[in-house]
Amino acid sequence: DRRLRRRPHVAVVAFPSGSHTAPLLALARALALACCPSAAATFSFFCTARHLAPLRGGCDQVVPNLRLVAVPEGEGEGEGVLGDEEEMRRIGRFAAAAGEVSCVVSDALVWAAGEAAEEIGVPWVPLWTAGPHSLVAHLRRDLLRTTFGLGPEAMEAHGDDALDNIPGLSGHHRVRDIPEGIVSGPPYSQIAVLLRSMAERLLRRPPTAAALVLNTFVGFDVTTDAAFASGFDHYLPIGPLHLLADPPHPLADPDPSNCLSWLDQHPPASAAYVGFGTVAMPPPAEIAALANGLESSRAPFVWSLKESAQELLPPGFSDRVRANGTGLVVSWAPQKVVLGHAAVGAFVSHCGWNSVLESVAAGVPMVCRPFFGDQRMNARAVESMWGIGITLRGGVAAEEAVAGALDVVLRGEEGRRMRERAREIKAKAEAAAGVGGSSSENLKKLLKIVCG
Ligand code: U2F
Repeated sequence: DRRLRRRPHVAVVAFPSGSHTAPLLALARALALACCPSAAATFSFFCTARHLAPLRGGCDQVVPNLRLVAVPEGEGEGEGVLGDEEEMRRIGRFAAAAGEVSCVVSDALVWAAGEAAEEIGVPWVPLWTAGPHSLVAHLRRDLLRTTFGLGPEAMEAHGDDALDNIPGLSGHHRVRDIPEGIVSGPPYSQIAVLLRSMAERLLRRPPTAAALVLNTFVGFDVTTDAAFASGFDHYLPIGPLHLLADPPHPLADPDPSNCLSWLDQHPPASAAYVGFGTVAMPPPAEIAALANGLESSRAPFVWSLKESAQELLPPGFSDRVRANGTGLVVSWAPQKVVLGHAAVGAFVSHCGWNSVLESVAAGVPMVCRPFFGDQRMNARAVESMWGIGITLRGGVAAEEAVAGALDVVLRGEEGRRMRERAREIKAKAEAAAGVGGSSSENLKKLLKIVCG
């Protein structure tokens, strides 16, 4: 057994896409720090060069037993194609071959890292970075298909059916919330195929994963907790990961556009923060409608909107709102810190899982405009299960829907209750990630598994 021979060397393998890398790096840092200063184990974080660049900056200095390793760009046809299976295999094998690896930790999407770990006879530990409900849906794909069918007809007939008969899910979710590629949407898209392969590997018996790690915390949803705990030998929720990673990454939160000092001028819980993550992009008409909705709501706002999309704003919008002090449009905001600013009282969000956790950790209610993947299930949980937000009426950003939702969340009685509930959940998240909390204890269990 390789693990008996030397000091443990853990290969941590990232999925090369936007915000997938940050939670995995936070996990690698937390694990490496937990073995520091004795450096009982070393950690190598593998990521394609392109996606590694934004993560560099002091990481190696702050955590001496963690090194960042660039995976060379491939030459195959799948190189650069998000989720190409051969590309995933190449990345997995590259990491597993990198010098006396004793354990492989990977983004669950890089399921091929599990295959590579099996080939060299070491344990594999996957981290699922998206919402827990969508993972249940991927694992129950066959049951969902046999129950509801596949394609537009299935959606037509069952879109509004509740998922309370699906183990691990509840009546808060409906068939139409399920990620594409399971009941609706193209079942053979690159990402749908990747998710199916991942689910098949996770469901194999005897298990191929030594543990299943999620960026969530015990009790956030007891139904998914129970499903994962009964389906896996070691279900380890260790989130919110951004609360665990300590000390903070030195370059994590630059504020080039001075969002924080702009927010300083506004009263507590009066402003909206608007951001749709790193992948989703609202259609042009919605960007304009959102701009008009923000203006007519008269709520102060900070809007993180990619430079290329800022051209789609109504003419003169950015300059006008900046000049009259009602709004700030920026191409990047230090989101976690912005959400933690006392002036922010609502988060208009696509409900990417990191955004949901960051909003929860800041105790800020959400206005949800989900787009794809896990986002619809996350939004339903925010609105229906946790009662800490509302989905835009009609599902898309129309002027009145935006202004109406902000009015509810920032000024209404229901908004006050949402804020109260959000603060209760914030306290639970902090307790979980704090000393002696369930996520911290699960991190210790994980450390034992990965270091042997
Ligand atoms: C994919 O999610 P996204 O990257 O689109 O969205 P999030 O999970 O919400 O993560 C965005 C991160 O980028 C940060 C923000 C989050 O940590 O704080 N950020 C910022 O700091 N400043 C900005 O101006 C803009 C963003 C996918 F689309 C989702 O469906 C998944 O749930 C998610 C996780 O797997 O990955």
